[in-house]
Amino acid sequence: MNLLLINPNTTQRMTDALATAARAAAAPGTCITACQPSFGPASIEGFFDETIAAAGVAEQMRHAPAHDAVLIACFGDPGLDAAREATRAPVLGIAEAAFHAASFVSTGFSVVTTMTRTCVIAEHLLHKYGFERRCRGVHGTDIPVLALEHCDAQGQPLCLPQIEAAARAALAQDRSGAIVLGCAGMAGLCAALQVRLGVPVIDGVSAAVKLAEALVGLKLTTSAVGDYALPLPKPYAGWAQPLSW
Ligand code: 5HY
Repeated sequence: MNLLLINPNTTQRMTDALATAARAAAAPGTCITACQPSFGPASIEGFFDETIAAAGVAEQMRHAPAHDAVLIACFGDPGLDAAREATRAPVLGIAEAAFHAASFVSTGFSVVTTMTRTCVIAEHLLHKYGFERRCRGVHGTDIPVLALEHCDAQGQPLCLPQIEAAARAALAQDRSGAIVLGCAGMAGLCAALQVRLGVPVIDGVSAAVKLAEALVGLKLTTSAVGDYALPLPKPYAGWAQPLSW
């Protein structure tokens, strides 16, 4: 199957790292194509960033190459509903995928994310998807998204101890049984954190890859009836004109 991974921010290094994380989780025969918008924020750390990033997802969907499923690799799931209108292939946001996976392996989970100001975005998604009863807390570390990739001389991510400490505090404070990593850029930390914490740690990129494979395997597609029907044909003005239907 062909899985199109969209990194909604415009940092090529991050797009490449997300493609690597997705390929590490993918089954043989799953081909990952990664892309990012031609415009927008270098990282997404607030509502304004997210709004522009959502338009970037719409841009990438409007001219998407052939695909069997789509993965939106940003923890705000920007443009998820718009993407589901634009294709019949299953579309997975990494936040929604991670919430589902965490709910299969714990009675309650905690989210550990980057900037504290983005916690509200995760909280909005928990309510949108109906996971507010399963998530026991959302916690920021105030580590900027693009700082997650910084490593020491041995190649160890500099942010790992701080994220581990935040996860430990969350597990104790929330009495939760699993940790959801609240940023696509944390994908590479998942295995090390799971060993150190001794609880399930869910990376949304890997969860979305496996759930996409499952949906395609079940021959399920996004419903063309009602809410996710194709956008109605109409002209778009200005820079959006090429995106019109
Ligand atoms: C993400 N921002 O996954 C989100 C994380 C966040 O550029 N990729 C980003 O902090 O909301």
